[in-house]
Amino acid sequence: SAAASQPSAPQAEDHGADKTASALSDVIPAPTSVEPERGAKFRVKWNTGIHAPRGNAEADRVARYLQQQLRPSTGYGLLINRGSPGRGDMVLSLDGSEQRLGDSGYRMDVDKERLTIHATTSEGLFHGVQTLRQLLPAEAESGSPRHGPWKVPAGEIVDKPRFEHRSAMLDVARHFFEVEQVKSYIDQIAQYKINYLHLHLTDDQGWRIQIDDWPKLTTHGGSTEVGGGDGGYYTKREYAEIVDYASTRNITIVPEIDLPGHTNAALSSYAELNCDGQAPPLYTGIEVGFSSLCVDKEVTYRFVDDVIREVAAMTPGRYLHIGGDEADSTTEEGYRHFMSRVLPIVEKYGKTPLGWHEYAKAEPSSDAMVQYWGTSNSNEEVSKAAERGNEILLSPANRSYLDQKYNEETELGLDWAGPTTVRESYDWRPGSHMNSVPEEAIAGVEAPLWSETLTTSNEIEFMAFPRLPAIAELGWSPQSKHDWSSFRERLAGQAASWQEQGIDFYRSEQIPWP
Ligand code: TNX
Repeated sequence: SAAASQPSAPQAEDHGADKTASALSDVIPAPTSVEPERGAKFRVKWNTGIHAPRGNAEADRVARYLQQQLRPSTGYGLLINRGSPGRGDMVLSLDGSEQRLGDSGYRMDVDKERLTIHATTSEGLFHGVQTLRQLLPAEAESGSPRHGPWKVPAGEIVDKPRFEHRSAMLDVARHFFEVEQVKSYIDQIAQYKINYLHLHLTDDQGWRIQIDDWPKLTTHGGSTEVGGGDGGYYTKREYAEIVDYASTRNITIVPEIDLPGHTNAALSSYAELNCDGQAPPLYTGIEVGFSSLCVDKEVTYRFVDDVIREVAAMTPGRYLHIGGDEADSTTEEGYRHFMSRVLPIVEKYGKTPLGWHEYAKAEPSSDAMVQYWGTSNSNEEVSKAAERGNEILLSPANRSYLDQKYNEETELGLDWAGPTTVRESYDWRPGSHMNSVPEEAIAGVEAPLWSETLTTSNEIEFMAFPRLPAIAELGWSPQSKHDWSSFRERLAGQAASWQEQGIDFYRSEQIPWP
């Protein structure tokens, strides 16, 4: 927005009514502690600057991000200053002494003179900026010039996450979504302090990531999708673009190559991967459990080695997800054998394995993470994995699956684990959800969005909002802040912001929308 790069003269802002009905605690996820102060608010004005610490590229990036967020709506320049903070500035402050904030927390201090976000890392600063966005009037989220005043309630917020792993998942295999659509979802989830995006890159209906050694995976295996549409795939460049974009939003990409089931697209691309040497046709339906790599053939492990090597090389994040779910066409013994060969490959290429909970029966080493997707509160393999030291990522299908219908009337989505209301997605306790899995074993939560029935960004948004913010709050906020009646009010407060952002959300009757 070059037009906004110079400070503009004071505008009608001085006459506008105070639209900041929002209180300091109207934030999702609920902050750890909020101390509102009566009296004068901070106000972003035409000459407000953003102060960033000198010589820190990461903090500078957060400053530029804040500037880009607020320029279009305010029309202000919001110039970045690296000298000493001026009166009326928004200050990003890196202070190693604020140890209680950890690596991801922040402290926000707001009074009439100044708004300061303190953190020990740029990640904490970024989270503080997300809180700031929610405290400003919703019009601040607009992509075009709006009238202020741009006020922030005074007081102090001290905030840090309960769990390290707060994830969303997007299934780009059942229906393919373009790079721009993934970026837009990244922007939407980042505002709720989600820090991982798991991309379900391969399934029966499509292979969506370029692998140089096996080019037909994408040219053939990526050429369709559920319903028979054109499908698509990401080139390595495009994947890198997603990874980079996510990192500027403090989000780490977790790629999933689903093995050994959910592999019809690969089996259809290379006949030699099939036990009978016959390539099946491409598949555009929505059944699961019918495909399997041939666990007894050596070529299978050359294939998996190549794929994991290439995917690991293009992924800076720690985790590589190898699926492992619903392998109904692989024998029990074959499954264990397959996993015992594949797990060391992931580690050989420097990644930490992540897999759906079925893979726990192959006893992955203790640093591997196990993702629970069941609907029951007890699972023996998962408790045993926790005992062996594996961290557990919770995505219980009846609570956190964003693809489940809201009620019987919802047109989009599936209902095998639902329907799931907003309240049901919020009212559960990750720390004690699984019998005999202690809270210390829980890495965090994930909200997966499977795309059998979803083809557009509007449809993604409709299923994710407002349940994604519910899961995000469970991942971030302390148990002591878990409160449905407060959450539903705060959720209602987000509607205006979603409208400004063009997010097509579901108007659940459980929420007192304005
Ligand atoms: C189960 S959950 C699946 C997916 C489907 C989803 C639909 C899991 C690990 N596997 O293959 O898309 O249900 O809700």
